[in-house]
This record gives sequence, C-alpha cells and structure tokens, in this order.
Amino acid sequence: MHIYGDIQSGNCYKIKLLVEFLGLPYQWHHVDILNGATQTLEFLQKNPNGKIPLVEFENGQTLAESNAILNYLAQGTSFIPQDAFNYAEVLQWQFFEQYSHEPYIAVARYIAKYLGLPADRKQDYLDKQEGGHKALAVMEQQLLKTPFLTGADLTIADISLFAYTHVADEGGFDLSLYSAIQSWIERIKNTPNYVSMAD
Ligand SMILES: N[C@@H](CCC(=O)N[C@@H](CS)C(=O)NCC(=O)O)C(=O)O
Repeated sequence: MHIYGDIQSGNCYKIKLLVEFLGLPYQWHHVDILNGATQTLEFLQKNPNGKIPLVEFENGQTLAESNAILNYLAQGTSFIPQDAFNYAEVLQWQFFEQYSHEPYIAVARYIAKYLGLPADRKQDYLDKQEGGHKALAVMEQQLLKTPFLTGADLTIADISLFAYTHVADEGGFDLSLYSAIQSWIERIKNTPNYVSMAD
C-alpha cells in the first residue's frame, strides 16, 4: 500500500497512526502541499480533488478522504465496533470531525503553522477560535463520561479526532482548559505501537 501524504497534516497522520496500530506494511510518499504537488497532472489522475491523504493499493485502486480510508483499513479489526449502533456512533464522531472540528482547529493551525500567521489571514485565524472551542467542549463533555469517544474502546473515531486535537495548541487553542481531553490524549499516546507526528 502506498500512502501519499504530509505527516504534519492531521488528515494524513490519521492514516499513519492507524496503519502503525494495526502493523500494516506501507510505503509513505511525501507530498508538498505548499509547492502545489497535489495539483500536478500526475497527482490529479490519482485524486481529481487534488488533496491528501491518498492511498493507492497494489491493484491500482485509489482511495481518498481520510475517514473513508480509516473505515476501509479498519474493517474487521477492533477499531470498528461490531454493534451497528456503536459503529454509527463512530461515524457520528467522524462526520462531526469533518464539519464541526477540522474546519476550525485544522484551519487555524494551518494558518499559523504552515503559513506563519500572515497579516491578511489574521482575522480568519481569530474567527476560527470560537468554533474550535465549541468542538473541544463537545468532546470534553463526552470524555468526562467515557475513556474513549464511543465508550470503553479506542476506535477510528478517536483516531480521527486525535489527529488535530492533540496539536490544537498550534492553532491557538489552550488545551489546559480541557482536562478530560488531556487524559484522553495521554491514553492514546500510551497505546502500543503509537507513533507521534514527529516520528
Ligand atoms: N476531507 C479531506 C480533507 C483533505 C485535505 O484538506 N487535505 C489537505 C491537507 S490537510 C490538502 O491536501 N491540501 C492541499 C490542496 O488543497 O491543494 C480528508 O479528510 O482527507
């Protein structure tokens, strides 16, 4: 399996974290988004949407969208609950991540970390703070009740939300306000085969 991504991107890191937890073999191909590498003809043939992560399998099939990739790779493993309702809760968190979390926390982090907080994006960055804190508060509420987002077990819902949450401070979000999220982050970091974004 070939994974096209940038390890500093949370969406890409999600895939790396799952394949490491599962011990799956893969080859990582770095894609430089700031240099337009997602917009080349060659890359657009693999993903017409011009975004990473992208996974390419030995038979030539390709799959984009981080959470779709997680769902595919985790089929039949403990990272997807067998109970249908519990699985729907995993999906609920993953859709939440894409609509209510990532557009605030990941974008604020992108403006600060990748772009260096340029003056013409400062307002955009500030506008992301309220929505990001709202998403963190929703997670905090759940994590005060259960060790992982959908209950007692670590699932792909946690991987989806861990990716940008654990580096939310890089987007200006003070995680010391969220004690249950901090404990959850430690729980995930202590899981066997965990790899950090820096690894
Ligand atoms: N919904 C997508 C978002 C993917 C995405 O936004 N990828 C960014 C990096 S985090 C990207 O490829 N940006 C480069 C571009 O848009 O040209 C997912 O979850 O995979």
